[in-house]
Amino acid sequence: MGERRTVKVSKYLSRHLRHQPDRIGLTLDPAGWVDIDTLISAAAEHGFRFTREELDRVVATNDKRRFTVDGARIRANQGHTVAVDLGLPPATPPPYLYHGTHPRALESIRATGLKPMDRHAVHLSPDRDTATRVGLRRGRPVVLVVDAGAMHRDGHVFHVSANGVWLTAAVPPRHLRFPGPR
Ligand code: HQG
Repeated sequence: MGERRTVKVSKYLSRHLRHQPDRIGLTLDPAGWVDIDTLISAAAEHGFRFTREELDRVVATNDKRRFTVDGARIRANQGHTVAVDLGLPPATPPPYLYHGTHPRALESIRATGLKPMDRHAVHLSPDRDTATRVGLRRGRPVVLVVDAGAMHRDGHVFHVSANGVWLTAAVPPRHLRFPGPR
């Protein structure tokens, strides 16, 4: 299975397991799981064919470990825009987490802090490099430092997804450090 095919199947899975299951007539369960055979049939009926072996390979080799297979079912580990409750327990974050964004968002983020926007949690990275890659998706990356330790002490709840992405409802401006002018 070539790299291009892997990326294509991965993007297809992300789209339908995170954002638009209804586009191919799928319903996720409340925790975001769907039966793999049902998914493969629904995709085929809507013009995109892939095999169980291809799915397993995408899950196993995915650069961000975006999906979990559990017996006959699969779900996305994070990143949903449809309502799901992943059922993750609250977790104690490390002292600092990082958020990669882009210059155009900064003014708004300074004013209101980080918001989940279309997803249902703010996504934070455990290290600067990962945050830089997240920011690079939208052009020049800007990495914000999140004082997660202080947030945790203030009662903000954190969860960590199966692939190591930290999730929280919002980050107020006072818990953010912005890069200095250059
Ligand atoms: C920004 C990808 C204005 C935020 C990534 C971001 C990640 C604000 C954008 C995961 C704002 C939302 C999530 C505010 C936040 N005003 N802009 N108050 N608060 N923003 O894609 O964190 O490859 O929903 O900075 O790697 O970029 O899909 O979130 O730029 O892990 O698996 O609003 O998605 O993973 O964008 O990315 P997103 P994100 P996958």
